[in-house]
Amino acid sequence: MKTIKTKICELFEIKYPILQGGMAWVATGELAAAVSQAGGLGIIGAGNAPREVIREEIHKVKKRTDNNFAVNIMLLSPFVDDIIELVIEEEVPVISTGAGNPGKYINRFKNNKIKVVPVVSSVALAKRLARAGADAVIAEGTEAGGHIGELTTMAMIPQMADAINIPIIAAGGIADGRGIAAVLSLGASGVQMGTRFVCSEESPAHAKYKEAILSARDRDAVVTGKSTGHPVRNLKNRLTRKIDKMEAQGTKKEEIEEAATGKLREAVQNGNINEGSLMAGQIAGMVEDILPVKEIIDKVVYETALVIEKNIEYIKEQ
Ligand code: TUI
Repeated sequence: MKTIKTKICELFEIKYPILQGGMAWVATGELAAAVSQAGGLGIIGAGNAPREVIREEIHKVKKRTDNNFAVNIMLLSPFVDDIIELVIEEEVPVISTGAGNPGKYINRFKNNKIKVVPVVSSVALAKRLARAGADAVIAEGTEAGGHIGELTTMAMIPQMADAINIPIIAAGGIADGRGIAAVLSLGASGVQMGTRFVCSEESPAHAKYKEAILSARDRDAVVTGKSTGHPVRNLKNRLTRKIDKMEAQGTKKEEIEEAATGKLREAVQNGNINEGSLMAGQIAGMVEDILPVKEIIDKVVYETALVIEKNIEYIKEQ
């Protein structure tokens, strides 16, 4: 059986160097447990949820698997301090962070034997966090869904690999073995996939959300919110057109942010694909089936091994 192994397999004590994005509302205990059980690193997305809601998700994972898992702490959340206390109390083995600089929290995690893996979108922040003691970084390119930076995965990974000595996990624009082989070639030691796992059987996203990704084409995942300083990539729909219009008219930042508030939940839980926020990455156009998590992981691992052996035709024949 063909497989792949990198230094992050040892770091996180996982079988395959594959992480599942800590997507708010989607990355529940069920999804994270399925990914960890299949040999990857499942990540619970704390999003803006309060402590006790996330405690339940952690317990779901612990009940379903003995394998390592992580919690993603979204640094814009009003509950950041509570979630930090929670992950320490629950002895969560790994945390990732998003949407901000976690520098001031790193020592606290390390003192509690928690591995820290910040999501970054620039070399400068990666260098700072490597110096501050991060165990690895997730370098997320602008191809990703949700809140994003400016650099592409393709341009960022090799520049970061030249600048830091801790492992880099690539995210943004990766959904199959070709993408994994590509970023390993660029200097990454693993990948994080989000959109691909939204379209898994274990993902709690509404069936209509999943269908919207399955029907998406290459240019459908567009960016809104550039003018507010919080650019977000979503599938084009009535909401993105409304926000585009507000931005073109110079509407106040607060009003634009208000128009987006609660819209991710509206799409994920209620299946409102017109007025909801359908966060998804640029590879949405490539996701064509809903599969069990284990099949996704086994498939991309096998593809990666074959691509690395230069047997690219295998994938084309599928
Ligand atoms: O965090 C994400 N993706 C997200 S968070 C989210 S919830 C949200 N919704 C609407 C607006 C804002 C947030 C939806 N998707 N990905 C990880 C990520 N982190 N991408 C980029 C960054 C990032 C940005 C700035 C990391 C650090 C950073 O630092 C700024 C600084 O202080 O230096």
